[in-house]
Formats: sequence, C-alpha cells, structure tokens
Amino acid sequence: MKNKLLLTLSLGTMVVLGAGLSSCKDDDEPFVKPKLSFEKTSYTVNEADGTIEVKVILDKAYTEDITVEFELDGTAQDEETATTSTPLPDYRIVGEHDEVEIKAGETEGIIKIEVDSDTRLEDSDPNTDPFDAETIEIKITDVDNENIEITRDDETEVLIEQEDGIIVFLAWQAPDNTDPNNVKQADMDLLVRAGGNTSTWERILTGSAQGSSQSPEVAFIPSSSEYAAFGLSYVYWDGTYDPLEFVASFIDFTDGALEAEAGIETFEGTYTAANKNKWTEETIETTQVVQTLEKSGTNFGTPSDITIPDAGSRVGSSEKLPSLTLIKREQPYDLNAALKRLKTLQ
Ligand SMILES: [Ca+2]
Ligand SMILES: [Ca+2]
Ligand SMILES: [Ca+2]
Ligand SMILES: [Ca+2]
Repeated sequence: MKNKLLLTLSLGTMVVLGAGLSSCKDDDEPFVKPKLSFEKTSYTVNEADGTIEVKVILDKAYTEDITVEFELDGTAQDEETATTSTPLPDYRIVGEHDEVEIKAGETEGIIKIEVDSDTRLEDSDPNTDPFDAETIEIKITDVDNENIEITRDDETEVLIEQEDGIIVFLAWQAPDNTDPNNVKQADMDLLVRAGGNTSTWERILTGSAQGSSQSPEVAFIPSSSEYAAFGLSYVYWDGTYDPLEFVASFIDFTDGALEAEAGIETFEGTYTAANKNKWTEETIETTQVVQTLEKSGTNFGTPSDITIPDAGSRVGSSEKLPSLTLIKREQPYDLNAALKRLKTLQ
C-alpha cells in the first residue's frame, strides 16, 4: 500500500515537471550545446600514405572559435616524444602538437598527421600473421568553451599498416666447432646504399649489422622509396671461414605479409679471407657494392648477380658512416618480428 502511494506521488511530480518544460519551450528555443566528437572511431592508413587527416566535428556550428585539446597514445612513435631510448618516430603532428581549432561558424577541425615511410618492418603483435598495424590513439581531453559538449565519441584510433617493399635477407655458414683447433665461424653485415642509378650512390639507406656469428642480417626497402637504385654490400666483417659461403634472398612483402612462395629470389656467393674487412680498418675505402637492385615506380626489378671483389667487402670505416649508428639502433625494435617469421621460411 505504501509502495503504491510513493508511485502515485512520483507520477504526480513528473506531470508537474513536464508542464514546466513545455511552458519553457513556448518562450524561446532553448540553447542546446553543440556536440563535439571525432568524425570516425578509427582510420586505417598505410605508412606510404604521407599526410593524413583526422577530423573533430561539431553537430552544429558555434559562434566563436573553439580550441580542442587532445592527447596521443598508441604503439606508433610520435616524433615529439621520441628519445634515444624509444623507437624511431613513425609520425609527426603538423602544427600544434596537442590542440586543434574549429573556427566560428564551422563544424570541423583537422588534425594533420605526417606518417613516415621508413626502412623498418613494424608489427604491433609479432605472434600473429599478417603484421599488425601500429596505432595512434587520439583522445579529446578538453575544450576551451563551456558551451560545447564533449560526447562519448571522444576517442579515435589511427591504424598504420606496414608498407609494402622487399626484404633483403643475408644468410651465411653457421659456426662449425667440430674441430676445436680449427673453429670456423663468420660475422657478416648487410648494408643497402641508394641512389638515382646503379653508378651514383647518394647515401646508405638502411642495413643490419649485428655482432654475431649467427645468420641472418635482414633489411627492408620500401616500395615507396624515392630512390630508383639500391646497392647491396655483404660485408665479411670478421671470422675464420675461408672460403665463406653466403646467400642473399629477396622476399616480397605485400599487404602486411611475406610472400613466401612466389616472391623469393636467392643468389649465392663465396668470399675468401681476402674479402674480410673490419669496420675499424681504415685502409680500404672502396665501396664494395656486390649486387644491385633497381626499381621503377613502386616495382622492383630482378637483382643483378653477385660480383665478388678481389679484396674487401665493406664500405669504409664506421667513423665515416654515421648512418651505421642508426642501423645498429634500428635492429632491436623492428626486425625481430620479421626475423621470427623469416626463420620459419628457411
Ligand atoms: Ca614504429
Ligand atoms: Ca613506421
Ligand atoms: Ca615500416
Ligand atoms: Ca653481423
């Protein structure tokens, strides 16, 4: 009985409130705050896309400029927060790093993001195949006007897919300890030069130089690279193998996956002790590009055969190669996932 009375009372209250609301409506159109959100909950882009746009939108225009603050998170590395102890940057925000403006009378503000093409194979989750996109998570944290309502659609995610390209895979003879007095082993390194054609190298594009007698060294050349020619150096850094047999494979990487069967081309080479060079030796400065690869547009051609030089195999000392520092730094972050998969192809 008591419950019934309460119910009756609350119904009565609602009726009174309802009457109040309708009388208010009779006066003037009540102000309803413009609602702020992201245009989409997710965007899928490719590393080769260049500059992309993410939009914050209002459901109706407002009479003043408003500034929307946002924060960034995700697995992709922001240039602004990159340090020597983080992975290399994947993107940069063009303009203000953490805010975007919606002009008076307009309904959208554009966050421009420059996504970098790079020579790293990046994978958010190395345990799944194909490669998983890296992410930029953007969240609206504040708006500088109390007349704007931030909706629940205050977050968006940009998925950056690993771009297409070709993987260069250098493998050589494994250590042989069968005769303790004659242990055979070798440490090779891989360098990739780039230029407009195969006789003009402009820079070292990428490479792989791990200090190990275990294969492989792996490098990635993006299809979107601005260069048309690539020069491969297979450096016999140090070791006791004489001769030393090695194999260079070129593996197509398309749509986030290794093209295991159709896309592998393999070339064999043999060095002798005369081809051995340590980075620290200053005597040989001759560039030892032993194989070349050309690209037309985004299509790679067939690699040349390997040419074994009479002596040497490297490209000068480490002091003369500042990019080597970068190459060494790149290794742990990005190639591990690829290595794991590539090993299953061997
Ligand atoms: Ca990355
Ligand atoms: Ca990247
Ligand atoms: Ca990449
Ligand atoms: Ca090495």
